[in-house]
Amino acid sequence: MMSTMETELVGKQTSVTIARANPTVIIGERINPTGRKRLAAELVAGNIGYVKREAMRQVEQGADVIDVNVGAAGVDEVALLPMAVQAVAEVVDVPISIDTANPVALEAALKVCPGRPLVNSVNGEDRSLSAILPLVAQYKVPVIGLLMDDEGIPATAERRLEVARKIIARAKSLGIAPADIVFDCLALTVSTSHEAALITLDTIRRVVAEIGSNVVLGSSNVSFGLPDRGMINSAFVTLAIAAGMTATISNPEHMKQPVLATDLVLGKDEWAMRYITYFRSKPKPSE
Ligand code: THG
Repeated sequence: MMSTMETELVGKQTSVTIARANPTVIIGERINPTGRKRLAAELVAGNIGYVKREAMRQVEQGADVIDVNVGAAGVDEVALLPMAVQAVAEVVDVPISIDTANPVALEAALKVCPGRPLVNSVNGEDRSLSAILPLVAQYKVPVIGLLMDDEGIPATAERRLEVARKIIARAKSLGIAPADIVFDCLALTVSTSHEAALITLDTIRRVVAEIGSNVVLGSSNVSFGLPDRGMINSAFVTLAIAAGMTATISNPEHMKQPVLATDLVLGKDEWAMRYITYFRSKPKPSE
C-alpha cells in the first residue's frame, strides 16, 4: 500500500489534510438547493447572502471544508457557481469543495477559487473522465472519484473497484497522483434497498485494502425518505469511519458530535483533546 495517501486541501487561510491517521474530515453539505425551496429561490434571484450565512454557520458548527453546489432548475450554474464560490471564500477561511457535474461551471469556479479546492466530482463515464480530469491536472487540485460509470451505479463492490481502477489509470495518464483522488463509494438510501449500505461499507473496506486511497461519502443519502434521519446518518457515519471512510459530506449541526465520538473511540483523538475542546466552545443550537 502507498505510504503517503494524504489529500491536501487549502483554503484562504487554513489547510486540511485528509488521511487515515487524521481525524475524519467533515465537508459541510448545506449549500445545496436540492429539496430546499428557500435556497433555490435565493439562488435564482442571484441573492448570495444566504450562501454566505450557510457557509459561516457550518464552519461555526464544525465543518472543516464547505461544499458548494448550486445545481437546481432555473439556475445558470456557469454564472452562479463561481459567484457562490467567491462569496464563500469571502466569509470563511476553510477549503472549498466545488460540487458540480458541469465542466464549464467547474472551470469558471476553479478560476476564482483561492487555495487548493476539492473538485466534486468525476466518475467512471468516459465523458466525465475526458471533461473533468484535464481540469484537475491543469489546476493541480484533488478530485472526488464517484464509483459509477456509463452503466450507472454498480450493484457490487467488485464492480465499483473496477471503476476505481479505471479512474486511477486515466488520472495517472494525466499526471494526477492516487493521493489526489478521494473515492466516493456511493451512499444510497436504505429505504429502497435494504442491503445498500452493506455494499457501500464493503466497497470502502476493499478500496482501503486494495488501493489505500482516501474515501468520502455523501452520508446523508442513506436516510432519504425516513423519519429521524440524524439517527440513521449517525449510525452509518460511525460504521463507515470504522470501515475506513476518511471524509464525510454531512450536516455538521447533526454529524459533528457523532464524528468526534467515533474518532475518539477509534483512537483518532489523543487525550480526547478534540472532543473536549468541542464541548468547551459548543455552538448554540440554531433557532
Ligand atoms: N457524493 C458526492 N457529492 C454529493 C453527494 C454524494 N453532493 C450532493 C449530495 N450527494 C450530498 N449533499 C447532500 C445535501 C443534503 C442532504 C443530502 C445530501 C440532505 N440533508 C438533510 C436535509 O437538508 O434535510 C439533512 C441531513 C442531516 O440533518 O444530517 O438530505 O453522494 N461526492
